[in-house]
Amino acid sequence: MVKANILQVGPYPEWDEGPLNEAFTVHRLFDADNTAAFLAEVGPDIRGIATRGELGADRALIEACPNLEIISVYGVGYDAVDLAACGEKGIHVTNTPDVLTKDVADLGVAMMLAQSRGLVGAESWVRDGSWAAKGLYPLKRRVHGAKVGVLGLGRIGFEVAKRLTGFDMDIAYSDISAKDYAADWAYISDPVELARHADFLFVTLAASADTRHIVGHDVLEALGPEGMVINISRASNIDENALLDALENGHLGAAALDVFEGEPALDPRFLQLNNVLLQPHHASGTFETRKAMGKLVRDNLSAHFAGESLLTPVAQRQS
Ligand code: 8YV
Repeated sequence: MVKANILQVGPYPEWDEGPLNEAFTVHRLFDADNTAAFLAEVGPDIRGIATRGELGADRALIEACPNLEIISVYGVGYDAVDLAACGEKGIHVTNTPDVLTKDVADLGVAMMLAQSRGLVGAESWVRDGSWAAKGLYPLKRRVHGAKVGVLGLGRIGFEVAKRLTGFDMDIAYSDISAKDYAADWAYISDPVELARHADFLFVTLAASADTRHIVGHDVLEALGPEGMVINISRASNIDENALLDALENGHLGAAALDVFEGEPALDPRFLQLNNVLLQPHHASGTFETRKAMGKLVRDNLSAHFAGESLLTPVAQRQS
């Protein structure tokens, strides 16, 4: 059988490269010295794109591949894929939900605990001799019994909330509507009211144009000088300038962030702050999950080219 030509937008772990090359004729965009010339040459042959959540596929890339049929995203977030362009051209989009949910929730909870109890600073306290020289580490804030707001009670938000009930935390959430699977948790529809209620605000929303900067000045002020925001979704869900201002002027207590505007570069203002925990967008970064994500990317492509149903299609709006 003739292998379909696919365009690979960014690198995958080495265990994915072999199976991908076996199943498809792979054209590696990220290896090209001149991407425009590369796309002009291979674009017309491309029937599938394999990309990553944060890399996506913009309209220019989609239009450089006039015979494109499917975009398979390694990640649950597909906000970097131009869905309007896909809708217009009848291009299928798939992502990798479910397989990463629990790892992302685990890391979010770990970030809350680490930041609240000062784990990173405490480790340095031991290593740099401060413990012996200065004595006991400064006291930190308790987590159990505190109020949590979960902004977006989808799959990941639900798993975060479920874990935090084990820490005897008081859970409230915000979403488009109250969820029947969350009867034990308080529903507060307005994000500002949710933040006012909460000590810890988890941002677990699927990002879209509608959710851009949903956590802005008002939400951060409502969370307040004792509050903490934890973002394991997308940077665009938070107004980063408002966040930096609030952290710098003490209107917000702390932040724990896995995602940044323009990552992997980040605003240097973050590096001056000692009330923020910085993580390199690795909430799904375990061997087990990344292997499952890679397999799902390939399985969706294979299903499409075999004329079978897609395993995890993204519901698309027509523009
Ligand atoms: C990345 C993610 O895809 O699931 C998502 O939406 O952003 C991540 O899992 C991952 O960092 C691999 O690039």
